[in-house]
Amino acid sequence: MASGKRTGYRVEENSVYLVFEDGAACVKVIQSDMIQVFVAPENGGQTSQAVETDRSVPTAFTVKDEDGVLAVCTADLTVKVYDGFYVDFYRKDGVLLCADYRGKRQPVSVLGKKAQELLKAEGHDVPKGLGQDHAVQVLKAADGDEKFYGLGDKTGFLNKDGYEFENWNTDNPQTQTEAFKALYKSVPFLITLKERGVYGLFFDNTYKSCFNLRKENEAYYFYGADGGELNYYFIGGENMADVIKNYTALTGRTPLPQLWTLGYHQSRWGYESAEEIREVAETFRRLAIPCDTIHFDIDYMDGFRVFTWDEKFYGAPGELIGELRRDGYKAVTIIDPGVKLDEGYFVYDEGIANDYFAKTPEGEVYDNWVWPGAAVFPDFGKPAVRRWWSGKQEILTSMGVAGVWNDMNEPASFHGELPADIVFSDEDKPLPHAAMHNIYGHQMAKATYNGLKDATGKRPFVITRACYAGTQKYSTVWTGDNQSLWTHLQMAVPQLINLGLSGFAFAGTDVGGFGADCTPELLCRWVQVGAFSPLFRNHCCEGCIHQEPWSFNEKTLQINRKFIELRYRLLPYLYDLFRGCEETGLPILRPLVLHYENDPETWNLNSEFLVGEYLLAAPVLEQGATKKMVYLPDGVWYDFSNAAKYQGGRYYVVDAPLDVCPMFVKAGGMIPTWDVQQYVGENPDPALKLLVFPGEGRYVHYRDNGEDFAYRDGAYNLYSFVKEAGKEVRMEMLHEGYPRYQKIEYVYMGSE
Ligand code: MIG
Repeated sequence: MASGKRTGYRVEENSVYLVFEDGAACVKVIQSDMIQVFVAPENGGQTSQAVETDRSVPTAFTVKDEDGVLAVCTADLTVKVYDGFYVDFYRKDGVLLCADYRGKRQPVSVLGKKAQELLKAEGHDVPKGLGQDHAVQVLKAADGDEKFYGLGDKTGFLNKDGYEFENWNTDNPQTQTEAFKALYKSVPFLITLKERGVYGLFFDNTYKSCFNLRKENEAYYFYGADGGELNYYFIGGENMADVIKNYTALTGRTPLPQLWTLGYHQSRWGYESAEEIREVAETFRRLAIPCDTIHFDIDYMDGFRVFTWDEKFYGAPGELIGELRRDGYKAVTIIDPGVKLDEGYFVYDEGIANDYFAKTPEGEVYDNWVWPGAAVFPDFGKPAVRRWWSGKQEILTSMGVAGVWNDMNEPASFHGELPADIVFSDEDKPLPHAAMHNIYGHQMAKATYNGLKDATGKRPFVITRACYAGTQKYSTVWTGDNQSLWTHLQMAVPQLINLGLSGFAFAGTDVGGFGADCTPELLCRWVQVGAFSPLFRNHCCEGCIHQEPWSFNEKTLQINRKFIELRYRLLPYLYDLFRGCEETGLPILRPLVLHYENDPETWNLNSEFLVGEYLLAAPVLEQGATKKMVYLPDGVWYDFSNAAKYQGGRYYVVDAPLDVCPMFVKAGGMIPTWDVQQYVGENPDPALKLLVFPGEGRYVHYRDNGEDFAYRDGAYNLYSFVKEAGKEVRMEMLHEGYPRYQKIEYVYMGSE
């Protein structure tokens, strides 16, 4: 870290290099409302996985050195750097948005020696490091009214104020609660909302790190990392949406997916044979429950060897998948990083021959234990290893596999965590596990994405458990091993919306819950959240009670069908949102605070959300409840099903029996729908039915072939629909590069 008096500075393009008595640092203008602050490392530092290319744009700025304070001033921000390398950010109107805390850390509660002994004697964990400084640490002064959002995937509530979290990709099988510090993903991005304004901070450091959000002391919040360099971005903007646009401009946006990936996915660990999978597939069609995708968990492999197929239980490679395909199904297969230590097994042999696996500091190939037993770990940090792994995807795609599910890539291991000094690579430079751990899943997902793209030319579908900031460019995510618990259904909403605020627009939870046994009622309520989740997959652990839609009783089946059908009707709306996301980075599932940040009622809303800007859903998340308290923000809202009118800016208690999820549409909203299909493409040319709600509005609808990259060369249509009060909708083509709809129908909702 840089410290002491500032002794000099120099400006070079967008960068202001600073020299302190002790160390050097840099303030770099990325654009007028985004500033990077970093300690300039002598060796050039670690390659950023989140920010892959220099995103800075030529920007006008001035530099003033007055009374020992260096002020860097753009059209939107002023950054003031003080002696001691304290940095403050001011908005153009002079408001101090974000200031370094000048004092030392002062934990309000510390653990005395005696208490520590007592805790140990009783067999409790003694909290480590209370008040202990980190190798890299930034303290920011708190105004006292901060709300914190983002942070990727953490447990707990929408607003993270008062909590502490760790960024260290972790597979912890215990029941998740809000006391959990880390899950599978590390996205060190934080949005702060307070009276004075909103801003984001992104700490691009892959070592184990933490966020302490006014838990240690209400006067400050801090970020700390155990290694690496200080490197963070201050992300400004007019509002929260702008902050997200800027953050995703920096780290990348979720690309437009294939349309079928937005359908319903069925999965279960423990489908033991081709027969069992066939039966699942047939049951969906027989019961007319739409389904697009069947996931193959580890059972399909030969002895858990990745890129193999168990012919004994799953038949000839490609046969089952071919059959499924003819019935409209897409197959997604799981691939873990651990390669079975097994001479004669081609993946192991190739990796050994080419020096592709991580090693001990002594230079031996390192092994640990995962599903196949003793296993070795591809060093995905090396470009050659990623290319090799990309090439392997073709083994799957040539069998007809349509997408790949990456699991266990924290990396997880059964015989204790990989030691910190195991040697991986940062491109071609050796770096220890301590530095590479949090980007292991990212590198694996990236290799998988590139392989699928090369092999198929289609938009790759990858789903990963572990990731880092920026992985959204390559992969969708699911939140890992939740359980069939009401508290986990409740947690699913803040989890998915915070992932969305952190760039991960394409995310889902295991619908029905992974561990523990689901109940009919829980499944009915979870499918009501799933229907709006960007990734809609029912998945379950081996040994748990079955939770496919028909597993319980007729009523549960009907409710599942109702919401899966709703999902299929809403496909064009969801697809439009994905298209928007590629352009703006704004998520599909949104907390109300994203569009109504000045309304205090939205700051802590954990149990309702917006789907895009127009649709609001308020699912019941409590066992036994048949009423829901819904907050409707400012404006006029209409019930989605009967267009009953509600004045916003207040709470309502609405009926929500087991088969109802309260849904509302904002005045002027138009929602494009298609009739239900059993799978995407069953009807290649569905009619567009535009649900038109009262009020004035404009809506732009996007349509393309839903599969490949032709849209990037203009092969798409853009329909603009304009509605003035009391008038019929007017349609206009904004872009035409794809066959038009045969039929467009306007369904006027309500009495206007
Ligand atoms: O240690 O492949 O989160 O979705 O079913 C368990 C078996 C390994 C963990 C994943 C879960 C998957 C399971 N896997």
